[in-house]
Order: sequence, then structure tokens, then C-alpha cells
Amino acid sequence: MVEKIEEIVREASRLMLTDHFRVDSKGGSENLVTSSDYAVQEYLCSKLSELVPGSSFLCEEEGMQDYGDHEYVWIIDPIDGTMNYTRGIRECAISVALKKDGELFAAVVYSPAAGEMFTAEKGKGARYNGNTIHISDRKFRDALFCTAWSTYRKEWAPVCMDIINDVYYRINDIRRFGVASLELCYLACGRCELYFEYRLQPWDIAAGSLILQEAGGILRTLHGKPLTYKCPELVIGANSEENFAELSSTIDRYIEETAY
Ligand code: LIP
Repeated sequence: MVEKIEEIVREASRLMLTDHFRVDSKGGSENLVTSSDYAVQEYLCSKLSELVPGSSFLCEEEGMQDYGDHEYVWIIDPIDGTMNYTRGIRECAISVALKKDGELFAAVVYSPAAGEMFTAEKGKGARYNGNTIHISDRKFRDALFCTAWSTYRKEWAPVCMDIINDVYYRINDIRRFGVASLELCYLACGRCELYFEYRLQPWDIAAGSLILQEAGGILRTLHGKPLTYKCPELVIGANSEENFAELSSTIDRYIEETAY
């Protein structure tokens, strides 16, 4: 199954290889959509529904957003990191997850510009360009922390900055790549150790979540609760239980409940 999804995603990525795309805003100059997002989404939905007939779709772009419970649900971000894409910054990815009976079952995150293919299947481990990957064993003090400042809703940026400011002095450094799916894969293959975003959508995280967890990492929401992948959620990730506890308890000091 994963190999077949991988093939379809590789084919879909050809639609991103153009300089001639239209850019529209989805309310606010930060939240963009391009004609390539629509083209990739349309291609994926048509090929993936042939692969699993009767499956339903929860996709980032309009028209394919079924939040219901079904036996097979595809959760898709046709281009994660759209802002990077519009500016020719190579950190962007196609993110495809398949849920089976309510559980993440298969995942593919592909960064065409970097030629990086991350995949996972439930219980079978995670892979990077075909090779098995694992999280790093770095401690909190040595961690690289991937995060963001609530880009689309800047009223929540101050609390994110407070958290980041608190964590920064206890770790190695911070990275802001602007593409959640890929950042979770960076944790999975040991490039980074910590992750936090205040509000992400299911399509930003579903595929990266399975890849990270199959590589030995952790991804949960506030107070260590499991993610649902059905609505916007606060997301905390780490390479170990110890580092997760340290980051999660810091976040607990600033946020009791999310404001959405
Ligand atoms: C983006 C994420 C990014 C986050 C942005 C946005 P998009 O997804 O991957 O990490 O900080 O707010 O959600 O909109 O480019 O698909």
C-alpha cells in the first residue's frame, strides 16, 4: 500500500514543478493557496480513490473536506508550506495519510525539491528514501526545537513567544521551517528533537505524526492527551518521553486550554 501511495505522490509532485501558478489568499496575506495546491489535490484524490474505492477525503483545500467517520479516510495537504512554495524556498511537501477504522495506517511525506521521501505503515516502522529511520537520543539540553508563532492568528503569537523564550535558554537552538509535516519527519530521522505549534490542522500533521511515531517519537496535544486528527489542535512532539515531559510541562505553565 505505501509503495503505491508513494508512486502516486511522486507523480502528483510533477504538478508543482512550474513557475506559472496563481496565488490567492484564504483570508489574510499569510494564508495562501496556489493553483498548484488545487492541481495536486485533484490529482491525488482521483488516483487515491481508484486505489481505495469508496474511501473519503479530508483535504486542506475546499471541496474535499469530509470530517465524518469512515472505514478509510485520506488526510491530505497537497502542498504543506505553501508560503515557502510561492517564494521558491525548497521546504515544502506533499503530505498524505490514510486512516483505517479511525487509526492512522499509512503515511507519505514527500519534499520534491530536496528529493526526500518519508513513509510509514502502522507497526512496520518509518523510512527515509527507503531506509529505516529512528529518532535521535539527544537530551533536552542538546535539542533543536521546531516551532512557529501562530502565523495565521497572530493574537496567539505572544503566548507562543513566551513558551519559546522559556524553552530557548534550556536547549541548543530553534528552527522555523514553515512546513509542519516535514518538520515532524525531521524529528523522525533525528535531525531535530522538539516540536510545538499552537494550532495545526489534521492535514498538517496526520502523515508526519505516523512517521514520527513509527520512528520511535511522540506526538500529542495539551496535557499529554492523544491527537484526534479531526479538528485544529495544539501539537507537541519530542524524540523521548523525558523530553516530551519537559516541553509539555513548560507549555502547561502558559496554556491551560486553547482559545479555540
Ligand atoms: C503551514 C504549516 C506550518 C504552519 C503554518 C501552516 P500550509 O501549512 O505547515 O508549519 O506554521 O501555519 O499551517 O498552510 O502551508 O499548508
